[in-house]
Amino acid sequence: MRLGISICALLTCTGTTLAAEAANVSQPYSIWMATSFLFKAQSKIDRHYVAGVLHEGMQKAATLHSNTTLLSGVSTAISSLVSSDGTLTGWDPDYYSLDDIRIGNNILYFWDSEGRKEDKYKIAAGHLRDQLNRYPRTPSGGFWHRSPQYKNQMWLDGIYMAETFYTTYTSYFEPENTTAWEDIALQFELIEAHTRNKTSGLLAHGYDESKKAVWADPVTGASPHVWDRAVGWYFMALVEVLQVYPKELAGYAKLKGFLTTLAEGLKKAQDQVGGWWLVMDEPYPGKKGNYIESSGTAMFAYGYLKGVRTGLLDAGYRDTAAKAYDLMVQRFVKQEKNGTLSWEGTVEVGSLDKDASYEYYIGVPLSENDGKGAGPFMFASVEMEIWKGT
Ligand SMILES: *[C@@H]1O[C@H](CO)[C@@H](O)[C@H](O)[C@H]1NC(C)=O
Ligand SMILES: *[C@@H]1O[C@H](CO)[C@@H](O)[C@H](O)[C@H]1NC(C)=O
Ligand SMILES: *[C@@H]1O[C@H](CO)[C@@H](O)[C@H](O)[C@H]1NC(C)=O
Ligand SMILES: *[C@@H]1O[C@H](CO)[C@@H](O)[C@H](O)[C@H]1NC(C)=O
Ligand SMILES: CC(=O)N[C@H]1CO[C@H](CO)[C@@H](O)[C@@H]1O
Repeated sequence: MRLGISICALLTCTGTTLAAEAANVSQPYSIWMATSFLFKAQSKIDRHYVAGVLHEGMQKAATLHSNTTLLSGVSTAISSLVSSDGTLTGWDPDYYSLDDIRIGNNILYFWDSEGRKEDKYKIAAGHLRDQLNRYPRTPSGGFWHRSPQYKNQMWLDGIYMAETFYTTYTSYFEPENTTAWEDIALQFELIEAHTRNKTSGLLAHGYDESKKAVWADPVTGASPHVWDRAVGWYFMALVEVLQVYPKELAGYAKLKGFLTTLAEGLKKAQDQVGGWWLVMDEPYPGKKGNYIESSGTAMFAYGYLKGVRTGLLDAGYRDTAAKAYDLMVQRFVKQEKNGTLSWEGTVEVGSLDKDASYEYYIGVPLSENDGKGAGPFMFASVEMEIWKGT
C-alpha cells in the first residue's frame, strides 16, 4: 500500500522500521495486520466481543483481498465456537451481558456468506436472539448493560454489541417485524436522550435510569465523561445499523440524525494531530495524563470512511478520516524486526463499575496488540484500501 511509503518518507523512520517497510511495502495494511495477528496468541478465538471484532477485521481484510487462506482460517475459528446442534460452546442462556451478543455478527456473517447452508449457525444465532426477548430492561425498555452488575444502566458500548446483531438478525429472519425494528431504534433513542451533550454533540459513556450509581447525574442519570472508545462503538453502531435498517420506518431518519450530529461533534473534537483524546469532554483534551488513544481513533476513522462510502455522510469527512489514518500508521502501527506488525496505544478497559472519574479513565494502562484497537484498524484499513483502490 502506497501510504506506507509516504509516511515513512515524511518521518524519521528507525532502521528497524525502514527494513521491514522496504521489503513489505506492497502489502495492504489490512492484510498485513490480519496475518500478523494470525501468528500471535491474540488470534485465539473465544465467544468474547474482542475476539469477535478481531476476527471480523481479519474477515474483512481477507474478503477484500480475496485471500482464501485467511478467510478459511477465520471461518474455521468461528465454526469451532458452535457445535453441530447449534450450541455455543460454554454459553449460559441465563447470563445476560450485551458484550456476549456481539459474536452473533460473526456467526451470521458465515451463515450468509457460505450460502445459508449451515443450520448450526442459524440455530446459534436464534439462541442469542431469543435471549433478547427475555433480557432484563430498564423501566423505559433499554437493555441493561449486564445483569445483575449494571442493573438499569445503558452504556454506549452495549449499543454496538447488541444492536448490530439484533439488526442483522431481524433483516435476515424477521424483516416484517416492526416491533423489533422499533425496539432497535428505542435503544438508540434512550441513550441519546440521556447521554447526548447538545452543545458538543458528544455522548457520555452511559447512564443509570435509576440514578443510583455513584457517578449518575441527578437529572439525566448520565456518567460524567465522554470516553473515546465508548463513542467509537456507538459511531460504528450507527453506521452498521443504518446499512440495513428499513428506510421507510421512522427510526431510520432518527438514527441518521443521530449519526449526522455525532459526525459533526467528532470532527470538532479531533485533535490537530489527527487522533482523538481518551477523555474527550472539555476541558480535558490536552490535560495532564490524557492522551490520544488508538482504538477510538481507529473506530472514528472507520465510521467516517464507511459512512461516506455508503452515502450516509458527506464526502468531506474522508479528509478527517485520512488524517486519523496517517496518524495511526505513524504512531500506533509498529513494524517488528521479523516483518510482522504490532498495534499499540489501546487502553485496556473503561468501565462504569468504579467512580467514572477523569482520574479513573487516565489511570487504566495501555495494552499492546489489543484486538479492540487492531480489529477496528483493520476495518479502517479495508475502507482506505477500497477508497484508494489498493
Ligand atoms: C494470505 O493470508 C495468509 C495467512 O492466512 C498469508 O500468509 C498470506 O501472505 C496472504 N496472502 C496474500 C497474497 O496476502
Ligand atoms: C418481533 O420482535 C419482538 C421484539 O423483539 C419480539 O418480542 C417478537 O417475538 C418478534 N416476533 C416474531 C414473530 O418473531
Ligand atoms: C456539554 O459540552 C459543553 C461544550 O464542551 C460543555 O461546556 C458542557 O459542560 C457540557 N455539559 C455537560 C453536562 O457535560
Ligand atoms: C515477530 O515478532 C514479534 C515481536 O517480537 C513476535 O510477537 C511475533 O511472535 C513474531 N512473529 C513471528 C512469526 O515470528
Ligand atoms: C525485511 C523484512 O522484514 N521482511 C519481512 C516481510 O514480511 C514477511 C512476512 O509478512 C517476513 O517474513 C519478512 O521477514
